[in-house]
Order: sequence, then C-alpha cells, then structure tokens
Amino acid sequence: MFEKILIANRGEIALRIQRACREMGIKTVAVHSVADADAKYVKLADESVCIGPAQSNLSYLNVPAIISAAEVTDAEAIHPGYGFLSENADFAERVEQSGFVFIGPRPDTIRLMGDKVSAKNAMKAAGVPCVPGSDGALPEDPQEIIRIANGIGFPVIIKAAGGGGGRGMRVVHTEAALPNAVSMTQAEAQSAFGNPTVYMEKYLENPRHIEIQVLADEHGDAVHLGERDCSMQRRHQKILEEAPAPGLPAKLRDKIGARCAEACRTIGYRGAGTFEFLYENGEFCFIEMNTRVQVEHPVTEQITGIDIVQEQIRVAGGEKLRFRQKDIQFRGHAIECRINAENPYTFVPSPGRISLYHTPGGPGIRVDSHVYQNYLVPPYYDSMIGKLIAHGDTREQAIARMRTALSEMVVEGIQTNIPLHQDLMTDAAFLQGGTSIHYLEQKLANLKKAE
Ligand code: MV4
Repeated sequence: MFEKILIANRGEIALRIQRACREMGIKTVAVHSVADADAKYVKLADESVCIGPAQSNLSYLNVPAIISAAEVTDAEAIHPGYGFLSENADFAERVEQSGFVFIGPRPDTIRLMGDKVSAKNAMKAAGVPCVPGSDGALPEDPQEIIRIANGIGFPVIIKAAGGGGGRGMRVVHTEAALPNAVSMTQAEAQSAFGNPTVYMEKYLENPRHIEIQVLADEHGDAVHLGERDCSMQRRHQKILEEAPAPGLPAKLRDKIGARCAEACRTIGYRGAGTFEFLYENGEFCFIEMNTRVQVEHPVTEQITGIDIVQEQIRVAGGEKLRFRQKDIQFRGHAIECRINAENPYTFVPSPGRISLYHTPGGPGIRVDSHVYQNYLVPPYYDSMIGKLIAHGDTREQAIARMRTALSEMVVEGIQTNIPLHQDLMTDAAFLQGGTSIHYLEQKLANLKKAE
C-alpha cells in the first residue's frame, strides 16, 4: 500500500480523505490556498504545502503547483476528492506521466464519461438502460433533426455533449421551437465547453434522481453498493440525499445494480463511480456517469458498512476488491443533510466567522465537517460547511434521529440552511418519501407566495 498520499482538495472532503489515510497508516500531504492556511485539516496533515492564492484557478486548479507539491513531499499518489480537478482527464494524465498514481479511473475512462454522448453510447452498448433519444450527436440537417424529435415524441430536451450536472440543456415542447432551440444550445455549448455537439432525449417531466454507487478493481471485478435518492435539489444543487430510495423494490435495485456492475466490467472501469439515472414509472434511464467520490457517499457507507474512500485507495494501489456482491448487505436507512453557509430561503451565501459551534451526537449520528468554533468560512469556495448524516433501522428512525440532531446543532455568527432541513423533516411529502426532482423548487415557490 501507499506510504504517502497528497490530497488535492479542501474542506470536509480533504478531512474525510485524511481520516481514511490515517486509519490505513498512510501519511498525508495537504495542499492549500492562502485562504485555507489555518484550516484544521491542514494542521492535522503530516505535511502541508501552500499552492497559491485564495482564487481556485491559482491554487486548487493549479496543476503544476499540485504536481510540484507531490514531488517535493515525495507523495506516491494523489486523491482529487470531488469538484476541482477530480474529473479532469488531462490532470489525471499529467499525474500519471509525472510518476504518481491518480486515485480514480484511468484518464481515458474519465474522458469517455466527460463527453455525455460517448458516455451514453458506451453505457447503451454495455447493456445499461438509457433515456430514449437521438442515436448520438444530432446531425446538421434541420429536417433530419425534426424527424428525430417526432420519432422520440415531444417534449424533448437538447443537451450539450460537453455539459452535465445541469449545464447546457434546453427543453423543447413543439416542432416550431426546435430549430432555434438547437442552434441556441449549440452556440452556448461552443462558448461554454468549446464543443458545439448536442444530442436529444425524450424529456421526462417528473422523474426522481436515483444513482447507483459502484466499486471496481483493475482485476476485472466490480460490485454495486445500491442506490441513493438525490431528488431533493434546487438549481442542480443537492440539498439532502438518502439511501435506500424510498419505495424502490429490492428486486429492481438488484437488477439495475447488477447492470451497472456488469457495465464496469465491460468497459474496464477502475475505482469508485456513480451511475446517474432518472427514475419514472418504475423505470431507470441512464443520463450520466460520475467518475469521482461524491459528496453524498456517506449514506451508502452507513447502510453498507463499507468505507468508500478507503476502497478507492486500495483499488488505486492495485489491490483486489475484498468482497463479492453477495457479501454486500444493506442495513437500515441513512439520510444526509448538507449544511451550507447561506440564507435558508434565498440561498445567498453567508461566509464569515462561526462564533458558536456545537455538533450533535448520539446513536446513528455522523458529522463530516472541517469547521469549528471561531473558524472563518472563506467567501471564495462552495458554501457547504459540513454534512449531517443520520442512520437508523428504518427511514422513520433515521428521520427522528435527524430531527433531534438538527435541534442539537448550533452554528452562530453566519446563516445556515439548518432551518430548511428542519422544515423538510416535518414536510408531509418528504415524510411520505419518493418526491420528484421538482418538489423542493415547487415547495419554495409556494412558501414565497404565502409570504
Ligand atoms: C433530464 C431531465 C429530464 N429528461 N433529461 C439535469 C442535470 C443533468 N445531469 C441531467 N438533468 C436532467 N436531465 C431528460 N431526458 C431532467 C433533468 C433535470 C434534473 C436531473 C437530475 C436532478 C435534478 C434535475 C433538475 C432539473 C432537470
């Protein structure tokens, strides 16, 4: 196993990766910006290197500075966490060319999944069910585009191959609106991603967002760790995630999970990954694959007992997976609330000093956070200051534990979205389970109207 890993990230995930390394007896190197010099995970790391000023472009996205930091500290591998360079194939390639191990899939796999057209083609060929749509990129001929749309049936959605995560998409309801929508999406895609390629799908009106976690080694083995329901979101920012998905039949999970694991074997996937699906009328439709560890990985860890970050490190070191599909058991229910430094209803960021801080505890409660009393939340990065995770034997118990945990949690000096989570924990539709990707935005719009 590795002796020393460089963690190319910040915040809670930097601390999360550091904890995994410590448990495995691996030394850690923290890299940080000037703004994060006093961070807890920087102080707790075995070594730390300042890689640039506060601005991400000059620090957490500064590839030469990160590679140099690995060289001077003699690290063997680099863990990219999520966001920043985690799904940048060129970075993964540079890491390998410099003689380090990239803790993630091979650069070619990252590139394949980064292009949403090639990702969908690969998954379709590997037997993963996809949203009905164009056979790859849209052709030039407007008449041909109209024929494709009529074949699929309106409404359709035009998506940029270089997009993902909600960027570069347009819903089209009529044939008349189609030509303009296609050229607008192409133009936006060209300027945003440097790639004008677009494709078309049937627009699903009211789906849930359910994703499957997978783990694969370089020896051809792959397993799935079940699903997460991430439907509770606003403007493509997830707010709360849970596992398992409420009301999903175990047989359906086993079937779609097995398809994902099989697809990993087919394409020679390595590491942790997530298959994103839209789920509507009992059917799974693949949309994208994420090649990184995700923010919401803890809910899967809580119900499977598997440490996903440690497994990422082990398979990157060339080890075989230590379990087969039949060894993986799902126990109870877990919910994660993302705690953000922001106004709970306007979502305006609220950086600043945390004057008072108390974290909850008790059975089934996990807090993944890098912050502490007197910590200064910097204004330069994502507003997430931590995650509160509740596990219970049943969904009801997990919710009851989350409710208590939220009531115990104290964060003063900045605004947080804790009140929104408290509201959700008594929301009738959430308690029922199975709300769609549009639920939260509709609820917020209703709250605004009632004002
Ligand atoms: C869709 C869709 C409906 N139909 N594709 C948005 C993020 C990107 N990953 C894909 N997205 C969507 N693709 C078809 N064919 C609706 C969305 C979508 C969405 C998906 C997941 C989570 C939140 C969402 C919010 C709005 C739209």
